[in-house]
Amino acid sequence: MVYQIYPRSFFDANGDGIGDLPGITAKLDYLKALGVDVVWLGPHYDSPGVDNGYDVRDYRRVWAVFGTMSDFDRLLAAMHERGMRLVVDLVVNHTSDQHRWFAQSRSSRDSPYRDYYIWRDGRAGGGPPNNYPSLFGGSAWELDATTGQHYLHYFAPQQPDLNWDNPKVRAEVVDVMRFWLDKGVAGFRMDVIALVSKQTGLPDLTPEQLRQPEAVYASGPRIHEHLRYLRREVLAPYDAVAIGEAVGVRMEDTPLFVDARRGELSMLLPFDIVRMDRDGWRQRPWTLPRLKALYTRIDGAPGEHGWNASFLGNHDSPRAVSNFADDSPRWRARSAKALATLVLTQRATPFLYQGDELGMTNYPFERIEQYDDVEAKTLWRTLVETGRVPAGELLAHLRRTSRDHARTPMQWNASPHAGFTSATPWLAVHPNFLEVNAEAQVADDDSVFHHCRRLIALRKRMPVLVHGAYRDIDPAHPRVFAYTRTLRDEAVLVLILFGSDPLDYVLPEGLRVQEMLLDNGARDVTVAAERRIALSPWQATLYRCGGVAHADGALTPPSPTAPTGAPLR
Ligand code: ISL
Ligand code: CA
Repeated sequence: MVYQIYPRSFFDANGDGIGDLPGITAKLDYLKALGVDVVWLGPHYDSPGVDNGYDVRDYRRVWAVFGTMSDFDRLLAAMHERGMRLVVDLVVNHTSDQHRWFAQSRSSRDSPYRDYYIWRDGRAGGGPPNNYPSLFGGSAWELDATTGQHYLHYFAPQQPDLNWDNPKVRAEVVDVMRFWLDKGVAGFRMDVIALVSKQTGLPDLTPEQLRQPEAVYASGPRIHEHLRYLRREVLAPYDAVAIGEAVGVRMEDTPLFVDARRGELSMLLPFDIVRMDRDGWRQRPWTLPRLKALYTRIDGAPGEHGWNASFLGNHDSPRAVSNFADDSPRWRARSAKALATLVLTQRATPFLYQGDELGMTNYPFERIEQYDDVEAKTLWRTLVETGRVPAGELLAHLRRTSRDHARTPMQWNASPHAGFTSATPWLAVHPNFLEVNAEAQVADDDSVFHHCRRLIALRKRMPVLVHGAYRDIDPAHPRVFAYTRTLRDEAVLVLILFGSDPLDYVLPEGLRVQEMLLDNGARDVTVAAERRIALSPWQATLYRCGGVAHADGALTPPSPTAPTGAPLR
């Protein structure tokens, strides 16, 4: 079970308003109590902070705002003492424009570092070398006055893309990985890793491709060669985990990245679900049958020799409960538990983003000045200030889609600034911290926190929840998500009701529930011998099922005399 920490927003130990490494060390017992095995730490490297650390200035230094290398070593040792492992973020598609490699590279066309980045002449008659858009808005090219050439940046202009065709660049990356593995980290979450191989000749995108540029960016000709090189040189010798951020990867290409026989990545973080309700910065409607169809496809995507990751939130997405459930005070906790149930009962390594174990919600942003994110600011500059999109329209969508929703400080307790800091926090604390905070939830056995804790513990006890075959037993139902996990003679049924209207659900022929394993406190769940189950709002329940499970997820119905168990609370 992996817990993602966005260090800037986790806990501020030294009172400067910014989360830091000693702050994480101070909270490890909280994570241990939740049942966390692995922490994925967002970028902790020295950075000018244009993209909150996704612009690295020095891969071998700790960002001073987060502490020192000794703080890092102490954090790692404290994690190991508790039997937890640390995965660090590896941001090597690009560096900061303040990295010394880039300073050298831009200094002259003859610099030995020139070829560390991607430089091209502009088009005859002016303009950038091709029509690539930056994924943050505007062109992906920046004209650099010193040498009169343009450099490529898939993200902000302050994040120039490295040239992975240059073997020296690849060797530098391997060195950086060894540096952190030698310290004892367990592996890496690899930022936009599919984007590192660039298209041969960098031809213009077609109008069709321009609608989804990341799909082209993620299908460079040498991507698999590069990943195998990393596996061979460094991941395999250290037995390190490699979690690839799959932005841009087509689902059908998943096995190319994660099939163990190919020797590339351990798993990909699939983005199809967290992007289903949006088109770039625009919010768009989604339906439960579409969500369910995605889960089925994702479950099958890695193939027999691959493995998956499961998540509904991260630092680039709005809050899961606001996005996929109901963040109104009435249903927030219950529906957040329902989402946690979904994430933690997949045949995949589950990832929880900090605060999702509390059901933290989107922030009520009103004005552009309240945002911090370079993406929001770039959109404002390239869309609103150029008159292409009315201000009100962008703001209405950002209120649903902005990355800053996930970046407001962790809500630890009911004291000022939610106990995150004694100073002014770098980004506003959500006003609901008096009700939604860790201290209150740890003290309340019925909280989202304890539901997550119980789910994690149950998952560890029941191999069927980890390895069992996944089957959606009612893909078309508009409001019920019903699926089984089956392994040898064990079968678990997961029932989740989306929405706040109760519903009588009739189980498909042949399925019989025997014992309630866990539910989200929706109400008193009785195990019906008959096939009808009365679902209450946002109910999410795990049942042990009767019948014989088959390898493909199918169930043979129980014999009529099979006993039905009593409900378990
Ligand atoms: O968040 C996005 C759009 O809102 C994505 O396009 C996002 O930029 C993409 O998922 C890549 O994300 C990763 O690399 C970025 C960084 O800003 C993100 O925080 C990181 O997760 C550039 O390093
Ligand atoms: Ca601090």
